[in-house]
Amino acid sequence: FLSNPSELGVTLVGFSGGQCRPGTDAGPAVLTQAGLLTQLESDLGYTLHGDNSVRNFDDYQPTVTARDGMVSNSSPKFDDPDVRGMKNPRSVSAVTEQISELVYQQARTGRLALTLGGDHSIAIGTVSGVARAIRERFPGDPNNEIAVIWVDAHADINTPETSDSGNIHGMPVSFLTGLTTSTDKGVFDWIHDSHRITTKKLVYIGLRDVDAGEKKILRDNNIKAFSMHDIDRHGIGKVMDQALEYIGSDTPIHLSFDVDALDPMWAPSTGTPVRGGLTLREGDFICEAVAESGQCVAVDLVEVNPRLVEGGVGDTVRAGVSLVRCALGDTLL
Ligand code: NNH
Ligand code: MN
Ligand code: MN
Ligand code: MN
Repeated sequence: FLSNPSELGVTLVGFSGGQCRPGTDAGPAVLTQAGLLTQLESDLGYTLHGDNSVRNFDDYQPTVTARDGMVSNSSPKFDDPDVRGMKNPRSVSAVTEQISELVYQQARTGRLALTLGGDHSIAIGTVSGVARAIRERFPGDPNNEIAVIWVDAHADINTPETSDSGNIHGMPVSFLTGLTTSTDKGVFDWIHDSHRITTKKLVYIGLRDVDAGEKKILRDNNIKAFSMHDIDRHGIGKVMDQALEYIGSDTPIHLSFDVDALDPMWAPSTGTPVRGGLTLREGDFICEAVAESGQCVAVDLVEVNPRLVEGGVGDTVRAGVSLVRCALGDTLL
């Protein structure tokens, strides 16, 4: 599905406005400082494209209601009152619209699109950009709708109405699947059908903290999900076989990996750690299996927050570097 399998379109998204804890905006910086991008070039042989400096999207002004004055959200530079209970709705909308375009520009040339976040709200941008690019590259092909493998402790499929927190990083999948639509000006009204994905090709892995409203959405829409329980029962090898078989070998895959899918033992520096998660090897295995499928067109790694842990971000960064290397085809032998 890639015309240039060794060409990587990189987007570094420093952004924290999809949730309330400052620090995820520094995720891409700590990952790149650890040498991730140079390793992808020198060890894995990729040619890197895109603006390889981290863009601070927390400073990105929404066009709609930019005004002076402080408000109590994580983007205090402008006034961005709640809409349908969503926090920072205009800034998250404006940032994800921009990311969607940047990632689209990478993916449309047939490059593998790698995005380092940033909180998980940025996937509204990455997945929509890739979905649009793949539709455009394979017009009329029944398999031009991408599959998404969402690896996460959380389902991130709240609608604004089911969300308890109002944090948009808990909602990206509902926007991407069209379960949530919006016609409010400047609040995700940029999302059109060409950006959307089907719930039929969505697969979750690693779930263990799913809100009641989300469980109902997963059930009502018959969405494929492998929880930690399924991984305990069948092992990660069988789960990946089933996940890839469900998607089918003729469909391009976007892997969106929230580092909080890993157990906090391996990735403590993240905003909402949940115990009982994946080991680092299980996380790496998921990435290896996706890479091995030959179907991978895009990879996100999100929710690394260097500000949160006393002992430092080292463990989480090492885990993040390992996951991305595996997803991009690194092998043990
Ligand atoms: N489900 C909760 C919410 O919607 C938590 C989401 N937090 C995440 N998601 N870290 O990956 O607010
Ligand atoms: Mn997430
Ligand atoms: Mn999560
Ligand atoms: Mn909750």
